Amino acid sequence: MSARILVVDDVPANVKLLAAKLSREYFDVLTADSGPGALEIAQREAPDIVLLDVMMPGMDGFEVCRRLKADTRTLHIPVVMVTALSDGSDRVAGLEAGADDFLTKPVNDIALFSRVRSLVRLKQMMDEWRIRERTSDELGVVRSEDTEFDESAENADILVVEDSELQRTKVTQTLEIDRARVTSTLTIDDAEGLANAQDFELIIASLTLRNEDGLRLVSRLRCLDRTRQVPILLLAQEEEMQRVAKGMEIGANDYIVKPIDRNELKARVRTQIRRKRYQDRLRTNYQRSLSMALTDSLTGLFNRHYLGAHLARMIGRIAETHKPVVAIMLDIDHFKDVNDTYGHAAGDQVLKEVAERVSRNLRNFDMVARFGGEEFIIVMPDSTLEGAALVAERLRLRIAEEPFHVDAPVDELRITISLGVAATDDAATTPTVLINEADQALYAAKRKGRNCVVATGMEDIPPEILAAAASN
Ligand code: GH3
Ligand code: MG
Ligand code: MG
Repeated sequence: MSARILVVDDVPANVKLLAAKLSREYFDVLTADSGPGALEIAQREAPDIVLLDVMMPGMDGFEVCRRLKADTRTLHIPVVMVTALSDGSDRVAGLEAGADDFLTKPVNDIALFSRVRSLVRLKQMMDEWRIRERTSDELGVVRSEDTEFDESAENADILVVEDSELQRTKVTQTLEIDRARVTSTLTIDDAEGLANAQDFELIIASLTLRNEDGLRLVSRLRCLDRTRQVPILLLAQEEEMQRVAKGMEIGANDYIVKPIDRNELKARVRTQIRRKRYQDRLRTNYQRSLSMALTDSLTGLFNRHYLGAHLARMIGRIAETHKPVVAIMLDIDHFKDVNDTYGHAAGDQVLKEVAERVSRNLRNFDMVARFGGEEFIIVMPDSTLEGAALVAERLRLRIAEEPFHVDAPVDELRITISLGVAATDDAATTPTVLINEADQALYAAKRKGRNCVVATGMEDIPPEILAAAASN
């Protein structure tokens, strides 16, 4: 995992030392010796991480951090404060100023690499989400300008795994400041069971359990679907740094060294909760925008855009399956009259109801899309022309036999549809050709008098198919 890291310190020896350590681990290193210099390089070079000295003449590290986080070009770059002060309040001030993490001088190698790697991973993931969000923006879907810092860190659901009562109490009391709902447990098995049954926003796990290895919990949580994305904060002893590094490598997000500083714990928990909530929101927005881009908002069916891609994939598969793919195109008869007589809103209700009845009468792997105004297309893989004609006839009956209910003064609104069926067993057929054939069959059905099915390559729908459709 390579990344570009900007090291900022006013003392040349400090810059050299950190740069050498990072280069040895194959990180790409940029350097700056002042706050303004750091800001300029950060804007120009867009590094993946900034390691920022706190004490600098002129503009100090806190100020640089604040400016980086206030600029939309650099807002997303993680900042690690490097402080000589062992004063806890200073470190916490850094986190509250928007820093993503901090390290104390002299910088411990294991701490340096595990923090840097974890932030690089985070940055890569966030970059990916932001690219996707930009895509949904281009698709014309709402996009929020909020950042991680706009998320609340309160009322979080947190699981604490710690068998020392003293530590557990201390952690729980600290979490109560932000009104967290805390569940605590003593063993890895219980923790795994709980985390797999309920959504937690953070799991705090001790590495110093008496009879168990906390790292095992980390690896198990990273294998379960439900907990894969839940942040994990490790509680460790100073002399366990090797195991901490291992834990970060296998997926823990952060750690804190005992004796636990309450302010530090509070700040680290807040960061993890905010990040989690922000990522969840990006994910939800993305899924919503995806579904908006691929589906029709009135009926909830797939749209024409998705239909094209899906049909191409289905036809492509004929080379392996050697089974025909069928397209059924259907169109509501005299639909314009429905609008003209009962209004557009009633027309919309009819469209929805048609979509529902059609969907309900298909197999799971058949796909139905709204092709245009009152035209729908059904794609059936692994089917035959006869089988599809039967389905089409059944759909015709399901629409025609039951009246529709709309919010208009009408007792019985009867609706009918006409359907055209076309099939191909040639993997070289294009979606457009198949759709055109179905469209021509549909046109023939309209000419024939509507409320009927026409299939390409069939003179008339055979009576046994009509009988079979009517009997189920
Ligand atoms: P035919 O039997 O030949 O298909 O006649 P038709 O009246 O159904 O066909 P035509 O193409 O003349 O009219 C289709 C109508 O569908 C016209 C249009 O206003 C209406 N329409 C298209 N999209 C929507 C929609 O989203 N909602 C409503 N309410 N009406 C729509
Ligand atoms: Mg019509
Ligand atoms: Mg039409």
